[in-house]
Amino acid sequence: MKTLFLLSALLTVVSPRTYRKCELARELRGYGLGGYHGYSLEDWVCLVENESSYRTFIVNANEDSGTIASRDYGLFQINSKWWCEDGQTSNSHNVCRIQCSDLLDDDIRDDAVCAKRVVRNPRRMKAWRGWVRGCQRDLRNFLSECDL
Ligand SMILES: [Ca+2]
Repeated sequence: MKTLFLLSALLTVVSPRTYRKCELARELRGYGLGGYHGYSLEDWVCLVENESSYRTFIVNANEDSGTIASRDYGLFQINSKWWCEDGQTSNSHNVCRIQCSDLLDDDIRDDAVCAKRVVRNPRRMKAWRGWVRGCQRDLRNFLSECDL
């Protein structure tokens, strides 16, 4: 019984999810991202597509001269040096006051709140390489297949 409880607790902690594009658009709109800080809902969904391919469970390491300097977490690939705390990044600022592991689960409300904080910085959406590379274009039809 105890083992079973532990197992279910573990499964609750890590519940990864892959979003569908229009489903994500609807959810992010609900969190007020559409038009937030001058960026359209299309920008936000395009950003997620290019950063994580809609997967909440992605972690990528940023290497600096052969050692891991920081990691990027989750749907928005939020960085552990500045925004979240993962216990293995030195001098993390943890501006969002959040555990990086909370950016890997299937509840993306806190991820959206932190992403809003990131875009309020001077670099705005240019903080995300995926957005710079893939989304600085005409996105008017990016969500046209979605019934929003
Ligand atoms: Ca989360």
